[in-house]
Amino acid sequence: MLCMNEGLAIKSTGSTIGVLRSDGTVVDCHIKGNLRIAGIRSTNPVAVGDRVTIEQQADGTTWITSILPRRNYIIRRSTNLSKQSHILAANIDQVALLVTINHPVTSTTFIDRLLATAEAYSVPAMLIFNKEDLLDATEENQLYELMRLYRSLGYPSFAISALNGCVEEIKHEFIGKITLLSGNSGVGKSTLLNAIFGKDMTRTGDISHAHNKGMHTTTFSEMYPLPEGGWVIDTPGIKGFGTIDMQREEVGHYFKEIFAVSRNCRFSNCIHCGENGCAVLPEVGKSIAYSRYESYMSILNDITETKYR
Ligand SMILES: Nc1nc2c(ncn2[C@@H]2O[C@H](COP(=O)(O)OP(=O)(O)OP(=O)(O)O)[C@@H](O)[C@H]2O)c(=O)[nH]1
Ligand SMILES: [Mg+2]
Ligand SMILES: [Zn+2]
Repeated sequence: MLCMNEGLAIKSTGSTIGVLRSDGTVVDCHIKGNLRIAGIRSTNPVAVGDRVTIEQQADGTTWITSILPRRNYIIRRSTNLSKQSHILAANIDQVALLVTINHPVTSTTFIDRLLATAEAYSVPAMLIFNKEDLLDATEENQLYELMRLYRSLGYPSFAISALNGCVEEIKHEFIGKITLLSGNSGVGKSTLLNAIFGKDMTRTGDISHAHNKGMHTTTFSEMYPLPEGGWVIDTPGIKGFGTIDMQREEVGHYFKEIFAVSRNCRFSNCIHCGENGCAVLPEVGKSIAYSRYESYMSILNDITETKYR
């Protein structure tokens, strides 16, 4: 339960935060300049899903004075190598990553970086492959291969066409939980949200056919309460997903299948890049998919590069 001066951050526009109070009203709040969470350098100190304390000033404005301890959060580097970070949401039960094989193309590196981050913060993740209606036969095969891969790793994976509104299965997954919807711009996050609620909760936009990319239609994060219980958080599409605060030796822990095999590496600090007695490398292309190892290497490379910048 929320106390009188507590609230839930449900909408983040950047400059102000919409805070839901215990009486059910939403008030636009400003953020104190010095509001910082120890150890986190982010462009948005308050994220959607945060529980906050608020204070009304004599001039009628309301300010967020503190952020209550977070159960978890999902954070990324704004671009792969930037030093700025961005918190996608806090206090969530699961992340639903919406991806498309085409229109636009979601890269497996992007998928795996987000999944690794979810592992690092112990947030369960699922994959929703959208726009199945647009796939040709080759793309359909790609879809099934990826679904097989991620299911074998324990990530629930679904194929849908959000546009046709048949999203009952997904809705079922969302009821009673706080779900962060994330993915590249134009994959259909807002379309899926509208389909789940059965009405237009938020704006959707076309993708640029010249560039085969979304046009960043959603510009703020907002959480929407499901009538059946739970919340869905729609977020602006993101381009890159840079990981944060991972040590080189740690990255392998967040790739389940790499971690499983790495117990047999000769050296406990092995980073699986050609060391003697490495058990991981011989498994690449066998129990470890090439694409997963590639994603793993891309994170390692980022860590090395940011370290020497
Ligand atoms: N053919 C087809 N088009 C879809 C489907 N889902 C969404 N779209 C279209 O894809 C475009 C982008 O959808 P949005 O829901 O705005 O995408 P978004 O992920 O919210 O994009 P951002 O807000 O920019 O991050 C729109 O033109 C949608 O109509 C689908 O299942 N099939
Ligand atoms: Mg959107
Ligand atoms: Zn190794």
